[in-house]
Amino acid sequence: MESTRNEEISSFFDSAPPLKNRDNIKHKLNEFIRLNSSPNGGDEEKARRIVCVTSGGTTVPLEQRCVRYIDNFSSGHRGAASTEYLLKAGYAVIFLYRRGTFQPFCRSLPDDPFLECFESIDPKNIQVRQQHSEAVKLAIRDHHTAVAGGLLLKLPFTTIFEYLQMLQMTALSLSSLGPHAMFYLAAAVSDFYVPWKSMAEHKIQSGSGHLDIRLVQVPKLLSVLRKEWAPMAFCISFKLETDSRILQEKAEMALRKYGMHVVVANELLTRKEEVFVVTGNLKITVHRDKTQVDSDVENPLIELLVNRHSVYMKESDT
Ligand code: PAZ
Repeated sequence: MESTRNEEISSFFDSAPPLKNRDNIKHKLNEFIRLNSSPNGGDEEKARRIVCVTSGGTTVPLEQRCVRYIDNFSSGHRGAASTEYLLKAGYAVIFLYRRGTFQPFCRSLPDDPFLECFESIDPKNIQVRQQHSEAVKLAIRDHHTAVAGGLLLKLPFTTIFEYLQMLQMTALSLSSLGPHAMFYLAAAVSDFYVPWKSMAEHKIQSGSGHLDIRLVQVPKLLSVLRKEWAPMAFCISFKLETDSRILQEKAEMALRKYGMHVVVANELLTRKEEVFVVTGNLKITVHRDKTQVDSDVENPLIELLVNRHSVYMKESDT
C-alpha cells in the first residue's frame, strides 16, 4: 500500500515537465522567507509568521503542446480575500495562485478594471473615473504596501504539474520555520490527470469518432506535506462537495487520513455564506455577517484560524 503510494508520487514528479523558472522561483522563495523569518536579528520569538495560501483551480492538459485542458470552477476569490485578512493579521503571505484568477486587494474593482476604471480625457492623458477612484486608490496603495514591503510574494501556476511542484518547493523552503509556518490550501486541485508520458504531443485530431483518454489519480500529497515536506507547519486544507450529506464525513476523513490540523468544509452553492471548520472533535460553523452589505465569510474564518495557529504555536513550544 505504502510502496504503491510512493510509486505514484515519484511517477508524478519524475514525469512532470520541469518548471521553466524553477531557479528563479526558488530564489524568490528563499529571499522572502529569509527576510520575513529574521526581522529582529534572528530573534526566533519575534519572527513573523509566514503562510502559503493556494488559490484557484489547476488545469489538466490533454496535449503536451496544449490546446485543450480540463479545468474547474474555482475563481480564486477565497484565496484572494483570505490573503488580505492574513496580511492584516500580521502574516507574510506566499500567494500561490492560478493565473487569471482573483487577486488580493482587487475584489472591489469592476470585472475589466483597465477599461472600466479609466477614461481618456485627451489624446495624451488618461484619468481614473470618479466613481472608481476610491477603490482604485485603495487597491494600488494596499497592494503596493504588501508587495514593496516584502510581505506578499505572488507565484502563478496554471497546470497541476506546475502547482504540485511549486507547492513542494514552498513547503520544503518553509519547513525551516517549524510551527511559525502555515498552509492554507484553498486551491481546487485536480483529482485526475493525464501522465505526461502518455499524453498526445500534438493537438488531438477529430474525425475518428469518440475519444478515449485515460486519466489517472493525482497522488494525494497532503499527508506527504504533513509528514515529510513541512512536518511542523500548521496545515489547513479545504473540502468542497455538492452533496451536503457526505461533506462532513469527507472532511473528518481528510483530518484523520492526511493529518491536517484543520479542514474547512464547504458546499459549492453556499461557499460564500458559510463554511464548517472541522478540527479535533469540534465542528464550528462560520457565517458571513448578513447584516453587513460588504461582509464575507473569510473575515471571521481567518480570525478563527489565526487563533488556532497561535494555540498550536504555544503548544509546540512546550
Ligand atoms: O475559489 P473560489 O472562491 O471560487 O472557491 C473556493 C473553494 C470552493 C475552491 C475552496 O473553498 C475549496 O473548497 N477548495 C478545495 C476544493 C476541493 O478540492 O475539495
